[in-house]
Amino acid sequence: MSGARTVLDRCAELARITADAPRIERVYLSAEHAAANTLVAEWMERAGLRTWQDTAGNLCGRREGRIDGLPALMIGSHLDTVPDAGAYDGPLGVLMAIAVAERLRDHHLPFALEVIAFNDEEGSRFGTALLGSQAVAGRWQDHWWDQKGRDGLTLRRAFTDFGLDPGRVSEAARTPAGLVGYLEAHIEQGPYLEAEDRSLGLVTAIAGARRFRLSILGEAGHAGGTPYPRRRDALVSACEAITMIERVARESGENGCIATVGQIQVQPGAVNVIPGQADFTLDIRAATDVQRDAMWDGIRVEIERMCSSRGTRLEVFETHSAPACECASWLRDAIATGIRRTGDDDPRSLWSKAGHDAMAMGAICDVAMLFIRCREGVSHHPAEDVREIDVVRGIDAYEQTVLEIARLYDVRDGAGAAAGRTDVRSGAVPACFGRTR
Ligand code: HGY
Ligand code: MN
Ligand code: MN
Repeated sequence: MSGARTVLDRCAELARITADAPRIERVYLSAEHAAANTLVAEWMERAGLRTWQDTAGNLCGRREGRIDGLPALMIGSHLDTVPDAGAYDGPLGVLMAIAVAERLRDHHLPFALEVIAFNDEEGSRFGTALLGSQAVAGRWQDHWWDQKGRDGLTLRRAFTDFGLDPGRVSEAARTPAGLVGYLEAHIEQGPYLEAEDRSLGLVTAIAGARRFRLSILGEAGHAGGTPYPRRRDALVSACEAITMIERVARESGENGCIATVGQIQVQPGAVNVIPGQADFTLDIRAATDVQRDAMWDGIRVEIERMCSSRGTRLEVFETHSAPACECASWLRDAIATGIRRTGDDDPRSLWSKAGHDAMAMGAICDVAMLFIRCREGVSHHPAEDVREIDVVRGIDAYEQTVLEIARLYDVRDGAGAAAGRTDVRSGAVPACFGRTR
């Protein structure tokens, strides 16, 4: 029986697939992406799943239900990482899903069970995030193809170099009729479960996020010969803006907005030259899109006011936008039942300040998430860690959640069949089904 120890050992094995050892880094359409897909496909097949790589580079596994071609309950997470990542953000959810598939391999479920390992949840390489899950949700945007990574390759070029055909990316899209719903297990990436000494949590909603590249344009000049009144220092303008951003987000409170500047570049970047340009990223998120957008509007106006007082100006490029996502109550109830069956009779609900593939999947099916405590809430850092007992309880809760959904389905099908309905058995097998790897 594949249990927690196997899941943790496999997380460690996956962590050794990296572009930057000993740091962990696996980005979309890289050799590490391909190697991770190959390794995880073996684990999926050992769990009794038939595997394929879809036309967006996601790794998929499927086992049919009582009859072939039933709609699928999809469970999974992502295999890509941020730079210098931890070993659990993404892989833990994929490997727990495989463990559940293995445990249920002899169950004749009233739906197909699919495990998916998305890629490019993080958006680390090209800027736009959730590329793999947005392809599955049928939301791929053509203007993404020209985005470039740090190596100067466009998404289109990297896609073809990986062996994928840009013209076929739409074939990764799934139909709502083919899906029962999507479940994702993920580390909490926050301190709340740890603070209450809880193993598991139930996600109510996922914060909507927007990402920008902001350019502040001033004028390069001589570090010695340029008097202050004549300076249009882009870096000082950016520093003022960045500290304002942190202040307004911090002041918005516990359930307000979260805004983070993760990258900054300065041009021309010489020790004795006043910076003429400062480019920095902004990641802004909130429980509701209204809160998030209002915060962004206020920040933009304030930066423009600051710039005008220094003779600099702001240019804005939006690189990513994902709406906040409510988790479906019937799936949340099933997860709550699963958590209760592990002995926690008062499951903790919380909203996710981290983004997840479930946000993209929410466009085409009902979604819900199970959180697993992570040590001191640390994530997006090599110190990211989980306890084995929490993974044991997480797999148990996950398995019980799938069985609860199957019970609900049988009750509904029973009622449906009794009422003479036949559509409950419909549902297309995905167009990309069949080994394309
Ligand atoms: O950025 C996030 O919230 C997620 O980890 N991709
Ligand atoms: Mn992440
Ligand atoms: Mn993640």
